[in-house]
Amino acid sequence: KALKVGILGATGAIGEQMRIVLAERKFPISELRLFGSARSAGTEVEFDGKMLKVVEATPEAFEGLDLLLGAADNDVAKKFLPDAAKKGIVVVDNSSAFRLDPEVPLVIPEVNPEDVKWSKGLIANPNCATIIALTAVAALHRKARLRRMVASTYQAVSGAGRGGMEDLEEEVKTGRPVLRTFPYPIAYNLIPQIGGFNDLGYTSEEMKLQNEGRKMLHDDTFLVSCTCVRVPIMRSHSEALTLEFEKEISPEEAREILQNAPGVKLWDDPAEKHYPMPMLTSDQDLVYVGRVRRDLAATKEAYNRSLSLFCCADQIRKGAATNAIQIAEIVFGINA
Ligand code: 11C
Repeated sequence: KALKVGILGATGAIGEQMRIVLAERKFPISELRLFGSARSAGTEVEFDGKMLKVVEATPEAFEGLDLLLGAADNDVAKKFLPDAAKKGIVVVDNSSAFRLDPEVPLVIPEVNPEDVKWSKGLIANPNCATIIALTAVAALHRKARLRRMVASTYQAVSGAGRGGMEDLEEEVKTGRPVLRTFPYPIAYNLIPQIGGFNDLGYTSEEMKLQNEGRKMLHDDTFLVSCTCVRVPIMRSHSEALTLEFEKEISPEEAREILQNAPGVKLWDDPAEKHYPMPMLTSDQDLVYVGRVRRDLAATKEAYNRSLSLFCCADQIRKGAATNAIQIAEIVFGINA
């Protein structure tokens, strides 16, 4: 059956990508309603070749929807989404407002699709760097059980929204710092801060990999130490991961598993200079994985259980819009 679908935050970078992915995947839609702030109400945006008007988000405007996709900030998400879910609308939200709420499943279809079953109407979409890392390692985890991960991320400016892209473009063009979205110039620089710092000196973005990872792997003992870095790349986050498993796993076995892992493209042939890069992964949905090798810093005891790899994916698509729409497809049994 065709569904009545809404997007809250329809004009932002994620909302725009949601429109594109819904059309691309031929999501069965009888009506699409686009919601924004009072300021963006009246704007016309494209969906599947047609122009649609953005309306101001109000509880009444959601009446009759089957599905509401959240692509707005936390405060807007908190204001509208729990009530919409209570009224029987299936809500899939990309903000971080509900991700760690024990009443709300947090889902990556390649990792824990079964968690949609205990949803009470609201399902959270994970952080983009977390989606990319866990999609990359999910099949390895099923084989050897992941215990620890050390991650370094190289995150694109579009992770900070449209403003991030505009600022990088302007700085490259003019050669002058813009300092609107980031505290330092981002052109010809990188910034090892995404989010605010906690008492231990980790940023909020860095803690998401452990906190959200524990929830989706159903393992409160999963350990992650992470450094998140903003880099002057438009689109696609990259991540260097060092992994310690419970059981032995070799780089050859890992490559064989990754070859058949859902959502993953193994791109790992050093002799041919094949490894994941943002220029390869932007504007498509697969998480590219390569540089699979032993971790030379593993203790002797853990050596045969440890691997390092590099992964890269479009964080606006698989890291946000596509993952959210895949969740909705599971809930409504679409493409099953
Ligand atoms: C960034 N990943 O690249 C962040 C943005 O948890 O949804 C997304 C923050 C989140 O800046």
